[in-house]
Amino acid sequence: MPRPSILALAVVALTVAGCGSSSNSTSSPATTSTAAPTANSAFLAPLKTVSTVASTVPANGDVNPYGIVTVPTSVGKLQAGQMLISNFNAKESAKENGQGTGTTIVQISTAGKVSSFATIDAKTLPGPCPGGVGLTAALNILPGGYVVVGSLPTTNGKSATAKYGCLIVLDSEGKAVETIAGKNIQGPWGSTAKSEGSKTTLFVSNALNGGAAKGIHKIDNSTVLRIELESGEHQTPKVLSETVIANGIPWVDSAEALVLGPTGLALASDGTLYVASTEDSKILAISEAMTRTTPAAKGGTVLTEGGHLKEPLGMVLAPSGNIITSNGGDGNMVETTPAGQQVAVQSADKKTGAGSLFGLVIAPEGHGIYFVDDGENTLNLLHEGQPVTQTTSSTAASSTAPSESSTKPAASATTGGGEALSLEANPEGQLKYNKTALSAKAGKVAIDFTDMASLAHNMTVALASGAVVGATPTFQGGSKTLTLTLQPGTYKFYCSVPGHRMAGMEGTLTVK
Ligand SMILES: [Cu+2]
Repeated sequence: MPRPSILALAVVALTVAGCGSSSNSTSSPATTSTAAPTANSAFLAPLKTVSTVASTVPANGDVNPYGIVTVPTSVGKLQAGQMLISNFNAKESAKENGQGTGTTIVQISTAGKVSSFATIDAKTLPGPCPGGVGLTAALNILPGGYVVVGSLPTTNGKSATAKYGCLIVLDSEGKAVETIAGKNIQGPWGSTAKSEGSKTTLFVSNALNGGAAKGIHKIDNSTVLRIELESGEHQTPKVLSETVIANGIPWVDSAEALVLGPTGLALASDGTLYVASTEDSKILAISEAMTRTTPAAKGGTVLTEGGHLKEPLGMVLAPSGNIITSNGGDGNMVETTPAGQQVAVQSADKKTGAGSLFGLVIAPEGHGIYFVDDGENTLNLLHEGQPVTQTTSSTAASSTAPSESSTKPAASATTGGGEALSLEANPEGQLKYNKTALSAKAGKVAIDFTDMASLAHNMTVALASGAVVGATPTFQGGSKTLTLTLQPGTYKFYCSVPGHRMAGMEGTLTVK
């Protein structure tokens, strides 16, 4: 769901307004007017700050991060406590026609360290997957470290070419080992899983049932599927049974999001499965989801609809059991009680044309929510307190004695008669500079770095050995000048914000 024109800073400012006390904020029949909960009872209420953790863009340039899941146990390439993130679109240049063509899963630590987990080649899939590979928000990890990711592929980013896809099973090294496809898998879009011992119950929302090329007409035939699986160390997941537990959920073609249908799922402790129904802004509840043998009509009962819900996509349960959903429609997160009362709303994406939230998970410490922003292509943390700047920028001592100043370029350009260079971060938010090569004469060099993008960046200069010679602070909005005294040689410049260099923010500085 890429939205263009990113004009404002990605950060913060929020409301909590007592939407819990508003009796018309939900039309759920389950809602009764008991005492309105205080704002403090809402998990979202104190989470007023957004910090960007890392870019989610891997080396091949895939964008539109959709799925996110926390790694429970270290095995193979999987690192416990880190997060896996699946990308739905191929690279930035294909933004208009890349939906349903993303092939990568990245792994990111809470400190913002990014690594590649998997790049899936449709040509070498180990089983059927009608249409190929376009990774969705359906992303879970099974016992034994097997990763299950949904594929809803297209050939050109348009829903008319969308095919049913499959679930792709990867081992803990990120290698595809099997696919799960067939009549019950029709555009797997979201999922949630519960594992006990070697057994997993996996719930999957299908977004495309009954055909992919139906124009703009709303189609009320999406399903939720329950799949029982067995897996373990060196035991590839085996499907034991598949049961459709809900049907009649609406879906519709969307130029922006490819499809609006049932998306995020979450399983309550009482066995109720909640479904984020994006097309009609509802949260549905399927009772006895672990055991039922017949499908709930119309996706079950309506827990809540409308109000603060605007195209809910991702879903996760707060520690209290309240349901947190991320709105594709306006960039807000909404908290709903199991009784159907919307008790809190927080803005997590305030940009112009906001509305690019997708997957979300509760932070390991339980004090925040990690979420992907598929407009910015970043992993973010919604949390309490002050913004956290994830930066490893260093002013390591060096014989070249770098110094830095924050003066205006005009003031520094001629300082000491040295050479003045300039560099800019891409103002549209792409992770690149406006130049990949700079050259200067040996001696005093002043480099003016401008960042008018919506993300904070820096410019770091390092020797070929990797030793950092100097760096600007990480900042957003304006310019800063880095003044260095440089010997002849070849240096690298890059942005040290985690993930940015890997995504392309780097170049070469030649000093003669
Ligand atoms: Cu950067």
